Amino acid sequence: MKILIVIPTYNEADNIERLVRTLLELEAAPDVLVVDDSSPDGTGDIADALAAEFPGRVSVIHREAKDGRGGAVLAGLALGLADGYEILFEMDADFSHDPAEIPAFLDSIKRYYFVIGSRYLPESEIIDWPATRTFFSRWANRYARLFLRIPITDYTNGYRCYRRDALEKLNFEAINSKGYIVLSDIAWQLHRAGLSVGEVPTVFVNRSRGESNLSLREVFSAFIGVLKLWFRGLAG
Ligand SMILES: Nc1nc2c(ncn2[C@@H]2O[C@H](COP(=O)(O)OP(=O)(O)O)[C@@H](O)[C@H]2O)c(=O)[nH]1
Ligand SMILES: [Mg+2]
Repeated sequence: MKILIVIPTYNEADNIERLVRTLLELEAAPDVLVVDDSSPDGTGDIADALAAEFPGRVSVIHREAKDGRGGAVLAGLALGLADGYEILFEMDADFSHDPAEIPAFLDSIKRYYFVIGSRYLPESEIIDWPATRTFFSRWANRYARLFLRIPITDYTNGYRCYRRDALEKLNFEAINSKGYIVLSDIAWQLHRAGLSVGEVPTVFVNRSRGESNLSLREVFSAFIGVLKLWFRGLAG
């Protein structure tokens, strides 16, 4: 089974090398695709060096300017489909998403078209997030669920696993690729296509190195974005 892990990066020089090496050593032997938006801290060069060290297993997409996590992941998933991968993951570069949970996703994806790492299941945990962010995320998820009605507890965690035949159903062009709404858009499209979704509990650890890229503007546009998706659904 050909497995690809797509990692969007912006200023992850402290993290990317250790993460990629950890992933390559997993028993499932996934390949890795880093999508870097010309990080000023040289993340792209580190990724290139890894690609040279592990030809065929590590590759890199360089985008010219910082253009958001969502679009970076979509570009990575599209390339992964073109390259024939059967199972495709997305995960953050900052170790918020624990590589040790990959086997749990791989077990679950046998039964579902796509699987979401959820921070809001009873066994889940969020470590070191400021109380305000936990509060906001929890309510943003309840709000999304109220409108979108997908049977999941976490719409906004970017630790996910997709079967190839699920992503083939996705209309990439329909997605407004700015901001965190991309995650909800993908889940919403796949759910509306009738594809089953599973969740695995995840322990989310706030980044210990570097800074969060989440801006207030992105939070706000995600808020509006849920309503837009909802209207798209009403329109047919
Ligand atoms: N390629 C790309 N990656 C990004 C961008 N913004 C964030 N990321 C990556 O997306 C992941 C999540 O971003 P992060 O800043 O940790 O957001 P947070 O965890 O929600 O605070 C990390 O791997 C970032 O490096 C972007 O504009 N372009
Ligand atoms: Mg993070």
